[in-house]
Amino acid sequence: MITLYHNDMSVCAAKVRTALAEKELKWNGIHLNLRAGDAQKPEYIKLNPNAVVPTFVHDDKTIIESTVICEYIDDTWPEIPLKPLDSWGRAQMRLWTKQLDEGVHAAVGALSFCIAFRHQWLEKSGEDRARWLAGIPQADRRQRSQSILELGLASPYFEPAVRRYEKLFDDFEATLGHRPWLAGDMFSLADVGYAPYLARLRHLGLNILFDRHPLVLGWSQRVASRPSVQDGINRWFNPKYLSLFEEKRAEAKAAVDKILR
Ligand SMILES: N[C@@H](CCC(=O)N[C@@H](CS)C(=O)NCC(=O)O)C(=O)O
Repeated sequence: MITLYHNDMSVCAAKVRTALAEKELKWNGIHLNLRAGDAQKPEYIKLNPNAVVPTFVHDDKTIIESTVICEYIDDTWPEIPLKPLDSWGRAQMRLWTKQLDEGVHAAVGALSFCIAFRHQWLEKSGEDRARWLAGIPQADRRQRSQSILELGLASPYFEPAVRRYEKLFDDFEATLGHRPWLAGDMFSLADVGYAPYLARLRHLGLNILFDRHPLVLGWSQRVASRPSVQDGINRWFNPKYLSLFEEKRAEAKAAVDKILR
């Protein structure tokens, strides 16, 4: 029995849903509304002390951290493998997934908040915002969220996040010059891991990155054409978020292009 605490637009949750879809596993979902502070409720914090989604529950075992959850899924249901069979390939895969946890995810959080999500919070009361900020357990994440709420695209977190993706796309391009998937000849948890980020960057108007990296563009199309990506990512897109991205994209695109030009 699998239960996933998740959110429709969360990139980390989308990563886990994609891994589950690749494995053709059935699961029960409990959807959290992050803008209502569901991830900060005391009952949820008992499962996930970081106050974030996803949280994966398999029978009596609770697992947090999307990268760890994806590895757990692959280890527990190995029939359709998502890890390269050789140790060199697995090392390559983990070098990619490690980067997500060491800055790439935080950078998409900064971009998403500067460009779009900030506006959802600004529509709420000052009290709601203060309660949400106070409920963020990690001091660095709290500080970043506060700066972005106040300053938006002028926040000092914006430009470094754009530059982190520029570097990432350069690294992708170099790797994809000699293999079809990030970790080698097979689609792996590395490709699963980045799939929701590719979609998010498009939503946020960072198209210039794809335009400048033709091999990444081809890979992103191969990733997007997998049924698991449709099932784990695209079919969850929330129309309210899509219209917010649409509304903010031109301004974001201009700010990004200015940094990268
Ligand atoms: N390292 C964590 C990061 C999880 C994370 O940051 N989740 C975000 C959504 S993608 C979240 O729940 N944010 C809570 C909020 O916005 O209040 C993981 O990979 O599971």
